[in-house]
Amino acid sequence: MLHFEKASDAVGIIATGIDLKTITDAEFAEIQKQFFDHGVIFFRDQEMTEEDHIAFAERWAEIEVNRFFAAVPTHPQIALVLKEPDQTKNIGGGWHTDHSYDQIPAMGSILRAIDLPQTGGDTLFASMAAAYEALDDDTKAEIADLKATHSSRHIFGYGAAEAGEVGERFSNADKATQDAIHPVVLAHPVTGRKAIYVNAAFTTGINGLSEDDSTALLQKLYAHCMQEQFSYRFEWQPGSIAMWDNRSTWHWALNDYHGQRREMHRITLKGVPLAA
Ligand SMILES: O=C(O)CCC(=O)C(=O)O
Ligand SMILES: [Fe+2]
Repeated sequence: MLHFEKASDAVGIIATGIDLKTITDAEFAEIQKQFFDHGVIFFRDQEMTEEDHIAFAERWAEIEVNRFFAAVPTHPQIALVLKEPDQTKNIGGGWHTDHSYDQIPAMGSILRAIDLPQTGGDTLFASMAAAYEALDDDTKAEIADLKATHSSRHIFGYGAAEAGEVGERFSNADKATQDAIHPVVLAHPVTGRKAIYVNAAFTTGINGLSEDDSTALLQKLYAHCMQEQFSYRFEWQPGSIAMWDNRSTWHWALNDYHGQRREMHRITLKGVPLAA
């Protein structure tokens, strides 16, 4: 029987008693509701092929192919999130939300464990809705109408240090050109719940503030959002799947398994324009 249990107070829901290959429409509706209410949904013991992964993703939305990640050779819709034993840099190794550099950021991603290290390689998730709600009223008022600029240039563009270290796992540097402007506090497109929508990886500044003021405010928000009470640490097992909502969460792939191999498959889903 489909059952849900909170992963932590602030973020994440664990679904059990379900095989994602055979879910009914009623079960899918329940999964959707839990996902949007909790920001991340976790599944265990899923025996899936690449086709099953794609079919589950397509129940949610159209697939958005990430233009910078190498794809699984046989399945161009699936991004490869890989670290080989001789590589030192991993993908997603710092707090971020995916695709905030796009005009219409991807709504979320479905990450499937393929090959896990013996130890380490957990992923942290944090609720930006819980973080917003815990702000003091003055800060809420200060950021209410602000907008921020997000970019892919410094991560995926030509000469980006990150892209250099990741090597051929990233490509298409010539497509890291457009920046995007989004509200600092967004109203979630499905739930209406407010969330902080800036992140240290892709946000380059707060519009209308001096560089110093922008940096100071962003640092203050990041320090607040990084507090442990807003986050949950997910330990992967063979068959695990995590699906997160980019509009209400951050995530961080821990890079603590040097010398071991970790391979994940990610499908990203198309989103909608964001508003305050
Ligand atoms: O490998 C992970 O756990 C997550 C990596 C990441 O940031 C992503 O796939 O978007
Ligand atoms: Fe990511």
